[in-house]
Amino acid sequence: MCWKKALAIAVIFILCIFQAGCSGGFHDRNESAGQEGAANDYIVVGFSQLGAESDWRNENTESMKSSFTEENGYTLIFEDGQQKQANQIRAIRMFIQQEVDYIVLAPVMETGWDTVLQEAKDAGIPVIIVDRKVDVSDEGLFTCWVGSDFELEGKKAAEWLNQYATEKGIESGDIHVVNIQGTKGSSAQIGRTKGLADAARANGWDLMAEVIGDFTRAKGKEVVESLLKQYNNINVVYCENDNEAFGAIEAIEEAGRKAGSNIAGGEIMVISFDGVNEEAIQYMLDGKIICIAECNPLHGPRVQAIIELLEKGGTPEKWQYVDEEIYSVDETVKRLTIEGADYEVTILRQKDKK
Ligand code: GZL
Repeated sequence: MCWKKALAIAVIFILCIFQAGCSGGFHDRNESAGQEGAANDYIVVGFSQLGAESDWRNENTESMKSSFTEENGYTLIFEDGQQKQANQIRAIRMFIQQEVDYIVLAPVMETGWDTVLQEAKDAGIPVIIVDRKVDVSDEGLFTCWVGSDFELEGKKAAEWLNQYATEKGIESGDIHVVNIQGTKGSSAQIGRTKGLADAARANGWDLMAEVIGDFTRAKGKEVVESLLKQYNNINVVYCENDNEAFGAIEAIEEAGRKAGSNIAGGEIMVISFDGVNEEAIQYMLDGKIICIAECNPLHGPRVQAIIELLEKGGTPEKWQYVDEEIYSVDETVKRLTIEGADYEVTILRQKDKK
């Protein structure tokens, strides 16, 4: 009789150990992210960055890395998706396996995230989206989003062009613009493309082509080289980021044309987005980029504040837009009005060189 009792006690003891080992959901920071046993109360953040395609992206990565430091109380696990969604999904699954405390995702495109974000939700790990948006069936799959209003950026750039043309007496039908688009399906591409397309339709501009430049200098140069061979009347090149603009200007100059503001004199106006570093500012000071709609990459401090609020049991705003300006060296357009809101144009001068 006593052997049966002993066996029952042994079975119960083994089941208890098994249950503790498989708890899964319990989040013990000492065990998470491979920190077995180490006395470690760092908040573990898994950051899936989409790539390193542009100066903006590098500034965004730097902002996140300088916020989530050990001296600030964090362990950051950084994964570069190399512009491929499959890599980002793999990274998120790795973060789930490592039982990180938070996942931050900078999504390469808007669609295709429902399944993996559901897996993170099922694992009890909050997900914060930064920069571009995700298009999911249930917005409860992420805690909140920090980024830019890309369509407003596009509207600002297009309205700047509209006011410039009006002031200079350039007929709408004489604006022959090509759009060098960002990564297809990214929020930045969708918003900036819509901003221009809507303005072209409303103002009667000749929007001749929309071609993917993938936010890179090399692709920007390649597609503008091709467009300049195809059309001889392009006078505005709308680049959806600065790196594309740098490539476009190379192509313009190698074709024997000039990037500038004198459309009537045969120059080609280059309009761009981001404005994150001195190279972009210098292109404006040199008169080669006429206008840049700023895109703010500094999301690190905001995401850190969101996590600190969550740690205290708070609820962050779901949609958090960063503030952005519009820059030019040309003083023709000083203020924009878009849907009733006024935006000052920041006029740069040589002293503004960073
Ligand atoms: C915008 C961001 C874009 C930048 C590009 O928030 O997603 O991606 O404008 C970057 O420079 O590559």
